[in-house]
Amino acid sequence: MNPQGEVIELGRHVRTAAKLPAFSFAFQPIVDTVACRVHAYEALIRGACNEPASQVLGSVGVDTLHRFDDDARVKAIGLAARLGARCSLNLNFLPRSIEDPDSRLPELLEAAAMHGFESNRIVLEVTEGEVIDNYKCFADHINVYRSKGMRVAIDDFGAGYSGLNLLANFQPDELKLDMQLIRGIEGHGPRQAIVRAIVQACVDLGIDVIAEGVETEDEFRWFDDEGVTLFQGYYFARPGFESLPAPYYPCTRPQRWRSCALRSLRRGDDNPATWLCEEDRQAGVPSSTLACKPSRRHFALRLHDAQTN
Ligand SMILES: [Ca+2]
Repeated sequence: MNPQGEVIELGRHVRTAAKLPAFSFAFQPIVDTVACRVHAYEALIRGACNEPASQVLGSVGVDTLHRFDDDARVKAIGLAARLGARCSLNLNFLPRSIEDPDSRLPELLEAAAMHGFESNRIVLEVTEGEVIDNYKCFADHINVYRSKGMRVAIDDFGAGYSGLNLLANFQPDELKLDMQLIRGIEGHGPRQAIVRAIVQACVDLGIDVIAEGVETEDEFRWFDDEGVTLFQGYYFARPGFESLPAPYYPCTRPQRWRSCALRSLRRGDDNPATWLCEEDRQAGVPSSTLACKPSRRHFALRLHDAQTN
């Protein structure tokens, strides 16, 4: 081996043996606004004293990044269990970490079992770019995790790459809309058209849509009118360092409809169109949003919901 090669080998060894930085987690809820419950908590990496994720990840060497990523998921499960999480737990995967499930999965399952965390409460978040690099390989890898009951979410959907074409090749259990699509959506027609198409595709494919990064009431109202029920963002709760923060639950359109529909049904009024308009007027909804009618499918579900509750 030449002297130059020995230096490289030594360097690699030193990086591999390097200690991983101290880290912990913040948890941010994903909220079901219709059921008024926490659907899941996403584990977000932080420093030991709540330093931002970028600072922690920036201090991890390239050679130890995947080892760190594996350790992080195991630690997140333990912390969530200790904090008493009863809902699902969303765990982020760094790009390429989903590969080699045969060596990664046992550790994950062992951690889940040790902390009494059923595997069907674990949701693996991967980014859109990761999926489209190689559909076939990705599907093969992810199906190993799915075979153990875990679910998969596509993170930051719409941030670029292939958009709806991705869903033709791979159907996740959940899809998280990128916050760039969400910011100020109530006043952005082209973005609204794109998001409506994504939401409709997800409804047809049986995929849960999560509007991520919602910060204002106007953003929430727009998605609520479109029938989206799963949300994450500062409007509901900020991430809580080593805690499971309780979210804010705004009053949703389905809740307004339900109460209005019940009143109307008791009066013998069986015309749903009048329920909607009456409720919208009572709620002070601007007339511009009245043009935003629910799909027949959503309405049928909500009508059924109103009659059975
Ligand atoms: Ca994420």
